[in-house]
Amino acid sequence: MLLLVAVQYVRPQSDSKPAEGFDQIRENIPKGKVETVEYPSKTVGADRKVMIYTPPEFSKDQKYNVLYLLHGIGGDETEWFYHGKLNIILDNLYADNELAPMIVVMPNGRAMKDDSAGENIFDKQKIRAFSDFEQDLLEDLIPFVESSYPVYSGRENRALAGLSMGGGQSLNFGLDNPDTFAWIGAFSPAPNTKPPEKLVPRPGKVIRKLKLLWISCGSEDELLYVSERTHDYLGEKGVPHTYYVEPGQHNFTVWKNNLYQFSRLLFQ
Ligand code: FER
Repeated sequence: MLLLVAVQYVRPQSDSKPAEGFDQIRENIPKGKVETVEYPSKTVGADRKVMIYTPPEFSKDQKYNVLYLLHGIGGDETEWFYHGKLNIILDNLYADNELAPMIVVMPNGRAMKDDSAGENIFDKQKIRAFSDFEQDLLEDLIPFVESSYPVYSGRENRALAGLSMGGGQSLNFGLDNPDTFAWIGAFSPAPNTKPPEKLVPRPGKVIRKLKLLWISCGSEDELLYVSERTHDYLGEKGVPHTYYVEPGQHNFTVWKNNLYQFSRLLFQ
């Protein structure tokens, strides 16, 4: 007779704190580079800006994993750089030997010609462009990155993560495309996140494929319910994931720590 054993899939780690000075520039360590480049998008019918972080001592003779990292409802391709201190946090982690070699690709997550946040960030067309971005990402951006940078192109070498609207996009697109992304991270995912039954209609299709499914949120965030309902459903369906709730609100104090914690797990 087959004996079913209850498995503890969820690993809450709500007590982890970032190291002192994790988001402060450290002198005398090798630094990565951040550049803005443009890629041709057939989806939008325009060249689109994307920020790309290449790690310290980046070399074309080596191959890298790729993290696609998405912004929130009021942001654009510069948000993780200006507000998230992405390059500082990752430079410091590289100096401490805590990261696998990866480049970080930070696109504009609104797939439309005028992709600025605009005056009304909740404008229907702008919100719609966040979901249209799935096609731009899969058909335009990823092929551009993989033909322009020395990167691995297997599913286990691609991660998709983001904050708030970008967290919703990461869950929606990542779980819809398990053959493309093996690593998924959602930081304070917004209400654009599909309802759980639509997000993971066939749990068996993702259970064995995911290397990491990470959902995190501040305990005081009004959008915590989105993370909670997703976490509850994944738990019921036995989908392995990490659920990380820390004291905090809907802001970069939480998201910088999320990046710090999540990035160390990638491609390991
Ligand atoms: C909403 C509340 C917040 C929503 C989106 C957000 C689409 C996004 C917040 C962010 O990205 O910071 O009702 O609906």
